Amino acid sequence: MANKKKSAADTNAKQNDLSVNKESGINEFMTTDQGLKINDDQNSLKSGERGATLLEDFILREKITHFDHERIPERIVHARGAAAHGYFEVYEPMAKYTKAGFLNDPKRKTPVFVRFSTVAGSRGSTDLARDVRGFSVKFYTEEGNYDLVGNNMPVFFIQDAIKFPDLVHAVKPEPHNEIPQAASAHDTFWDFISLMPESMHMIMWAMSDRAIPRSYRMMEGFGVHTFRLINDQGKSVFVKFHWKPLLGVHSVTWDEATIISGKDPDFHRRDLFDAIEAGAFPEWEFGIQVIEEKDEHKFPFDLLDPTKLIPEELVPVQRIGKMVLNRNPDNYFAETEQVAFHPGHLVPGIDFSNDPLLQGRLFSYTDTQLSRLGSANFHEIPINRSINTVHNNQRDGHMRQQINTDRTSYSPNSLGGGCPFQAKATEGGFTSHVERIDAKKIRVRSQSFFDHFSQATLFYNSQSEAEKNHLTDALRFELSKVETVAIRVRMLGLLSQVDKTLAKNVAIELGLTVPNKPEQPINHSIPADGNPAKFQPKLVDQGIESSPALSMANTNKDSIQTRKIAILAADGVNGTSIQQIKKALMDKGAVVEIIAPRLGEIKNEKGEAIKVDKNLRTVSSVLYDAVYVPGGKGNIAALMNEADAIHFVDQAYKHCKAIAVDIDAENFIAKTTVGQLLEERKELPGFVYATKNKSLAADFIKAIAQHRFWERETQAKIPA
Ligand code: HDE
Repeated sequence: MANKKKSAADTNAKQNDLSVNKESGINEFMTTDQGLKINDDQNSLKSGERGATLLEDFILREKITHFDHERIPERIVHARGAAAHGYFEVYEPMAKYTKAGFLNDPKRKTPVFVRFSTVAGSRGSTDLARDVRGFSVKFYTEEGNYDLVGNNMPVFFIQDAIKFPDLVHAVKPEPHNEIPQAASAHDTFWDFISLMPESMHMIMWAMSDRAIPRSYRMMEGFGVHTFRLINDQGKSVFVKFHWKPLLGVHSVTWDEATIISGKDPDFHRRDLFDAIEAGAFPEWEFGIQVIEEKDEHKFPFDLLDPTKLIPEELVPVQRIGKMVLNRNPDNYFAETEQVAFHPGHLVPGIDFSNDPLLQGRLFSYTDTQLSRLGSANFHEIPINRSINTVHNNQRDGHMRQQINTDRTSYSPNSLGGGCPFQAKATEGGFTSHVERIDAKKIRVRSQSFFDHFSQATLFYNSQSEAEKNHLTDALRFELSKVETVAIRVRMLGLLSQVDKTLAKNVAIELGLTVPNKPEQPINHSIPADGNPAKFQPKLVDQGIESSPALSMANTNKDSIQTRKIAILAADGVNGTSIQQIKKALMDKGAVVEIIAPRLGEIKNEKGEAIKVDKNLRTVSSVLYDAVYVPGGKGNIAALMNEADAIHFVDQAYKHCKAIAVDIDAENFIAKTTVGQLLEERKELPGFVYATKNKSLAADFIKAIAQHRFWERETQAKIPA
């Protein structure tokens, strides 16, 4: 009873851990939604044993009605996601730049809820689509909720919010047949892109391996737009936000991605969940690039243009804090599905810039929650509540939870003593940054936004050879799926303005030649009364030829933490060989699984039992980062007859993964295509063979940390 008397304020105060709304049912009677204990949940109420069901069965009707209404509309974009709880800590007070409380007190652990997502696919689509990933962070700060709703790529396809519905309509499955799901490789997407030169920088990112991450835990995050930080003197600086994963930035190959989509479409979701369950908490450092107001115009691009990044070599990223994800949601729907992010959820010390894409987003996110979550009270859903108590004169509406006990719900009032009060800035009241605006009301794109190619070229030039090859292959794949030849030709025209060789290499596989005179400007993308002369792209020297920070080849490769290693084994396996490697890998934080042709147990050479983690039939090399083949006569004889085991090793090799083989596994390796190549070349990159006097553990660990041996793709290719 005491519980029932809890005031709304108490309820609000406890909401961060969501505990007031938790229910487990363990050791409890089953009840109806009205709390009535249920006696029979197996049979509906009937007129006689074999008679018709009675309308009066309110228990049946309640259950079915609730079921009928279980789904809510999925997000228009970013429908498929996975999320986790955690915390954020700042390293040093950032008072020089911002008065935001959570960026000033190193002792404060600010709770966060982070949702990663793909953009184009439906809620049930594969995690491994070629796509941008959403990276949304809700900080439950003591000053109110702050949402940083970013992506894993630092730029965007379009410069103005008014083009967003067009972009999304183009990339979504085509309207006549709802094909293809979660894929950009189709005519409508490339039709739109081929008419939107401003998208070319983002296209370079989206066709790069950044669009097929190895894990959500191994992605960078970006706020994309330029924002402002404001200090307690009211001084503003411009800022770009970054998340840097401590495990480095890694990806899979496209061939692998397509196979994972079948073998385990929940690959990223599972990876995040499993890592957190295992206590391997994902971590990111929070970075800022700060630009003084006086320097707003000193760059060769406009800070307000969301198709541009600020190269880290021009403005270094200062790492100012760390985020750790340490708790999985209890319930997917309640938390991951119902969380409502909004770039307009701000706290004092942070403010917007006039980026026209950001400005449009500020309208969209509340609007979309109204149709998705169905009520203006979506902030009362536990995952969306602020840890601050909420006091205002907003009242009523669908599904209102709060029971306001005041007589007044208006301001000013005297009957309620003038409450709730407004807060002065010194008391934490939010004030918008004072910005001078003296301008004509005008519907126009700034001329400072018209360099559509220089940064696309900068990105391309900054990639390693392997990354360039992957990007080229991605464009070949996507454009080969486009049926309308004119679209392919237009795309070649645009690509040739990024890099001539890139365009040529793509053209070869399309059976086309690069047009001499790319269509420019493209008439469909200018206003009806626009003067084409004003829409000519302008190339501006970026002052930098290449930016090493843009290449994943330069990411950290010093750890095998949480990497998944497969050990292929069967009866008669050399137990010592397994034990030694397993221990060495697990000591470094890797996850090791023993894979055998059956579940249960296998026996080692001495007849001792070894527990099997996965049945060979249910897994595939694409679900692992590396593979080890232990010795043992019986083991090798058995594996030699296992086509799946042979394919496992060949495929791991094809996808450029580290492979280690025990000294007496020779006969098995000879059966693989890798073995044949090895015989020719004697040595293969990332392939570690044990020798009589040397354990291979150290070399294997070093090889896994390298992530992939891309040189195999050009120098030592095999079919698999
Ligand atoms: Fe979003 N975006 N967006 N977006 N966005 C949504 O809001 C929108 C953009 C991003 O995990 C929607 O709650 C417009 C850029 C993420 O719940 C919607 C424009 C960036 C998520 C919406 C953009 C993003 C969304 C759909 C152009 C990177 C998932 C459901 C002006 C900085 C949030 C929802 C989550 C979700 C609108 C462009 C990131 C429709 C109008 C740029 C990570 O409101």
